[in-house]
Amino acid sequence: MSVTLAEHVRAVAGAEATELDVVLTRIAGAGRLIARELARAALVGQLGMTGDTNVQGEPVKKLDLWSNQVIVDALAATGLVCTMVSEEMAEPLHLADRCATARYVVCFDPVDGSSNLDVNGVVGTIFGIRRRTAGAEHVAVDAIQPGGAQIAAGYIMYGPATVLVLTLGKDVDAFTLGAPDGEFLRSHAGLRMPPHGHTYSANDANATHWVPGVREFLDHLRSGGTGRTYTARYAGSLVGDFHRTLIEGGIFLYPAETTSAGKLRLQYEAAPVAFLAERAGGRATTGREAVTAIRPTSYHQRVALIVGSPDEVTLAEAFIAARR
Ligand code: AHM
Ligand code: MG
Repeated sequence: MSVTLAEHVRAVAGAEATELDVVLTRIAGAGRLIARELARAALVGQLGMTGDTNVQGEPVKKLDLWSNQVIVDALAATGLVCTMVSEEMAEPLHLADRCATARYVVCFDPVDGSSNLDVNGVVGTIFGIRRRTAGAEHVAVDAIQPGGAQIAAGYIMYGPATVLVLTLGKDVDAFTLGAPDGEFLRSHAGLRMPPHGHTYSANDANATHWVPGVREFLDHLRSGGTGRTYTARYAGSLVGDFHRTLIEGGIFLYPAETTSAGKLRLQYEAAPVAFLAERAGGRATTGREAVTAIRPTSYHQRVALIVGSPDEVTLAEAFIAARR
């Protein structure tokens, strides 16, 4: 018998199983709606831009905004979420009327890999759940808790199959949507990232801007320096690229550049992925420090992300350290 997402959460989430079941069931429901909308977007005028830009100055696509609202509504309906941080919202959304009883803070990227939307490429939804704190200033404090404070993290990958990958802090499991209106059923239990792999994943067009050491590291992989052969894969969607890395091993890099910290956002892109990687036996670093150890200073902070199998990530760190 297949295990549903709800059955899984109730079995492994411990003391907070009831509450996390409610939150995760709603996130999964939002994912089901987003998957359906993605599938018919070209037919219902949902491709293309809204004409606005988000807080990071990036053009907003219609599906970014639509999906953001779907997730906001889903989380609000739980009655258990006090604060939300999203790529598509300049400030954290605080649900003051639920504040007294709600216990969670959810950071999310409604549509990760938006550049793939208009070309029917893989995209995802990324989320991380933390407990709220107390005190008058709790919203500002809650929204910048480090990745290591997550009690659950995951993503939904909208590919040939819709797959929800989840950790509740211990193991990493994947659930596949059985039918468009059906259940997420556990399809991969206790995922472990291989100690090394045969794939690297980076946007090579940025190579001249990368901090020293990254190009040398990739040259080392390409030239057989590890004794293994490598191939390149880059989907342009963190969810898609990380999912392959999780299953098959290897490394994904969106490194720091000489003039910037990198592109990906810490709270709702890098931190959930890093938390998942660590729980699956992998590693995630900026090149200098563990991603889950970073104490954010702003809601939309960008960060370098080097994530994947422990052998490759450790080697990448060594190359970067040697050129510091
Ligand atoms: P987005 O949330 O605006 O889509 O940006 C995040 C995405 C990641 O999914 C992906 O790894 C990266 O940006 C791709 O960036 P680039 O096009 O610069 O390679
Ligand atoms: Mg995004």
